[in-house]
Amino acid sequence: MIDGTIENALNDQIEMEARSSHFYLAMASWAENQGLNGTAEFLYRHSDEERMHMLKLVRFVNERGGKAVIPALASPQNEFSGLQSIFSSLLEHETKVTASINEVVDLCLSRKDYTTHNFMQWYVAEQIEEEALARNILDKLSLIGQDKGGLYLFDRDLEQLNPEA
Ligand code: OFO
Repeated sequence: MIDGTIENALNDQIEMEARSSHFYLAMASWAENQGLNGTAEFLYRHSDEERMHMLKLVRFVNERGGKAVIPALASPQNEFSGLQSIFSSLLEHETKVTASINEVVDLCLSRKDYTTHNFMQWYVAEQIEEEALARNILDKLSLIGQDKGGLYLFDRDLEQLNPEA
């Protein structure tokens, strides 16, 4: 049976992953409306990945005898000033997600819940990838600057980029 404090922390994490999915969906939709189809594809996939992260937690909490709580979600930011703003917000959001995952890991150690600790290691590794990917994209964007040809190629390349890679 899962410890109540850990169960609450995992439910908070479920909400965070759901918010990530929602946020990236809003970004994807914005990009699609701007004709940035490659970026939109990448962000739609990213949103799906976040839903999968949420689902993995839901099932784990239930399997361990806890009760997963499906959260209500507020409408996320829907307007963006450009790609730089999208990916800076994404990186900022992922940094918060990493901090929250680290807190869950910390709690698992203090409550001696090694099963959940082990489960959370997948998220720890995933956050390293996600932050690195967002930084990489931002580096590319600052190299491109206002160059239209560069932005065209950036958008095209993003269509092939896997957020899970
Ligand atoms: Fe779930 O990794 Fe991003 O938030």
